[in-house]
Amino acid sequence: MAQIFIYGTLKRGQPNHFRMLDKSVGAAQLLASVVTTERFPLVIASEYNIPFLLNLPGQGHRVHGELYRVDKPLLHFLDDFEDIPRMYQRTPVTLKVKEWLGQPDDEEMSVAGSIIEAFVYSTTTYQPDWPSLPHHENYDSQGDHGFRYKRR
Ligand code: PCA
Repeated sequence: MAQIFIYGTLKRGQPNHFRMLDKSVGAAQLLASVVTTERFPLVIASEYNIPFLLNLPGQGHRVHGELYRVDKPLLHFLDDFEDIPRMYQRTPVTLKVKEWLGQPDDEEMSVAGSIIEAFVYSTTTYQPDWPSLPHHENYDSQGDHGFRYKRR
């Protein structure tokens, strides 16, 4: 089992969320809505309008998303789907819980404001102009930015 922070197209209501729900691949459990304790640039880039959390702590916004517990098969599937290590890398991140939506591993954690460690699909392999793209704090593929996600 692993805990993973989801901020992009895998979130509920976003175009790849169905991949989190495919029971033939593995199991995911939504634990909490969360926000990163540090700021990161979350940009929408590439010809496919893909969201990328750039591994540049201290720039951008504290990024909002969802915390999941996933089993090994689903984690490996997601690593493949996110094209690790080429497109993203899976790195540790520290999160603050906004609201618990599932059962935490440790009962004592089950209060808002808990600080949690998880993995995140971030990247250091980006184009030089990406850090200066607009920074988002809560990704929505249908947002006002107009950069609709394109399936490859
Ligand atoms: N999928 C992963 C990283 C960005 C993306 O679109 C996620 O939703 O967190």
